[in-house]
Amino acid sequence: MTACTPRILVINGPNLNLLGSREPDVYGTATLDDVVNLASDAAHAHGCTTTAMQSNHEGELIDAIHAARTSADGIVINAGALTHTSIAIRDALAGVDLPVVEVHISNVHRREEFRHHSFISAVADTVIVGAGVDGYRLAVDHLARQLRSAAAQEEPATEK
Ligand code: CA2
Repeated sequence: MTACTPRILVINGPNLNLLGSREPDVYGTATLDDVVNLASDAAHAHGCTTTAMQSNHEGELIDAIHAARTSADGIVINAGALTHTSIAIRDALAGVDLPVVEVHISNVHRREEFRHHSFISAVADTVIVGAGVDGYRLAVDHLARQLRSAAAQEEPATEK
């Protein structure tokens, strides 16, 4: 057994609190609560935990990323439209030295040109786009496997 449980912070940015209420053709019908629950279930399947936060404010997202330095072992982030504009969020993620998985519900590359560039992708370890809200499950599953395997390698060898 590992000494402690890997902790995953799931961050959602602007307007993602509206999931399930509008634009079902683009974002599906699942709500943000559904996303939080599916991420939590995926983490628990690996013996990991999740904490979820959503904010419509860039500074609050940055504060949450900074706080993750001491409260989380990895980050799953859908920064919403700030993905395409925020160097500040990119710098925050680069500064915390945690594994990062970037998620987008829609296939941003099949949409308007302004959604094609992400400031986050260059500092993310993994990027998942266009899998719908299932992308969060894939992201947590991937990150949890990585964190569990890193924790196992750090464990001292057991006596036989
Ligand atoms: O596909 C994604 O996950 C996005 O990050 C979602 C952002 C968008 O700006 C990015 O380009 C791609 C927008 C989130 C808005 O979500 C809504 C959900 C339902 C109704 C209205 C907005």
